[in-house]
Amino acid sequence: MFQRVLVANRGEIALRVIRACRDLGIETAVVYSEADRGAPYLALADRAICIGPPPSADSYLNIPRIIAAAEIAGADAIHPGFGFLSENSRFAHIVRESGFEFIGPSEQSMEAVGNKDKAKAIAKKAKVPTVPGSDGLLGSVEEAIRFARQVGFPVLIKAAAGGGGRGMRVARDEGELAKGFEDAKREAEAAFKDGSVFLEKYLDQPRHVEVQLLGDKHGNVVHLFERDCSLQRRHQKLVEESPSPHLPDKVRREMCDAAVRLAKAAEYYNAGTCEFLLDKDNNFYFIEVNARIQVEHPVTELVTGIDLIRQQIRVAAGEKLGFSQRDIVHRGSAIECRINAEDPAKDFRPSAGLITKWQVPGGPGVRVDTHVVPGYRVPSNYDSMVAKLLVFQPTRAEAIATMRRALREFVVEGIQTTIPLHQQIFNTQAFVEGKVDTTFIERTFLHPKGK
Ligand code: MV4
Repeated sequence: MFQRVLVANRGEIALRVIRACRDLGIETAVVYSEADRGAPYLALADRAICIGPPPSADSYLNIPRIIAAAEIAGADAIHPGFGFLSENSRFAHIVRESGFEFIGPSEQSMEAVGNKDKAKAIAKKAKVPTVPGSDGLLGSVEEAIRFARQVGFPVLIKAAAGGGGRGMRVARDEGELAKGFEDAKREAEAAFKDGSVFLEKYLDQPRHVEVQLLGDKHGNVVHLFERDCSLQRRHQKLVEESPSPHLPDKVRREMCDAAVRLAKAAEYYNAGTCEFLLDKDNNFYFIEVNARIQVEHPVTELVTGIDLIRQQIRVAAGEKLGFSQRDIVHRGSAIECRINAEDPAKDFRPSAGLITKWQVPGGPGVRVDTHVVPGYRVPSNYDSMVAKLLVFQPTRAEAIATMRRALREFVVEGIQTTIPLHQQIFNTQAFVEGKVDTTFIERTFLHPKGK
């Protein structure tokens, strides 16, 4: 097992990794930027190392500085958390070439699944359903039009190197397709230095359901069931839950088995997620793999009882998974609300600054993952998430009641947060009935019909 881990991230996930290491008896060194100097969570690591000024490019995204910190700390492994360098296969490669273990997948599988077009090809080989489309990159507008005629409009142009909805264009007819093709290519070239695009049939109001995977370096892969992440705004998730409401058992089984087949075909190890879109008839289609631990991983920890960060560290150290698929039992209902320092009344404008009052909910069935304490100053340089509020109860109805109670207990002053929006969501009948899809937030709160 590792003796010392370098935590190459900040905030809530840095603290989550520090805690997992402490539980395992592993020492930690955590990096920080000047914007995070003096942050209380840093004191919970054995050591904190400043790696540069506030801009991410000069600190949390700066590979040489992070490698230098690992050397200074005498670490034997690096945990990248999520965001920042977590899905950068070149970083994983450099970490390993520098003599440290990267707590994540192999750089080969990161590269394979990091490209959506390649990931889709692996999915097809593993007999995992994919959205009908071009089955490869588009060479020209003419080719795009040919595929669009085959699958029928509307279609979606996607960037092969894309993520989080960037480089995507919907086209409802040939005119829109010609323009969308060029726009998507240009946007992808600018954002990812890779203008490759492919085409898919556009699914109407899909649900977003993802399967948590865990693999070791000995070829064992298990799934830890699904999370429904349909409640999003502009590709930022707001609420995640497990199980996915109204998902038939047969579909769940097939989707989870498909995710495991895909991971095995990609020789995937460590934690990962297989994302699917679900249409109204519960047909599922693979869309992409997230080759990292995700923000919403605690939802899965609550319903399975498995500590995913601890498992990441163990398999990275070469241990075999200590359980098989049939040992993993899904129990109860877990829901997560992302509490962001944003003002929902002002188009979700970031609301950085001093938190003057901070009272966190507790009691039965409540878990709060946060690095924030009263008097904490939210820096304006990074992601706006300040806490993850989770509930766990035997049934979804009880989980919703506990979430309403917890949201009521949560007091934050000095900054604006997404708490009031969550209170509205949990009082909306369609949500309570589990009638969720990826257009719910926009339809319900942002462009309500008749307004
Ligand atoms: C789609 C889609 C409809 N049809 N693909 C958005 C980001 C990326 N993860 C995939 N995305 C979508 N792909 C086809 N063929 C709709 C979306 C989509 C979406 C997906 C998941 C969660 C929220 C979303 C919001 C808008 C669009």
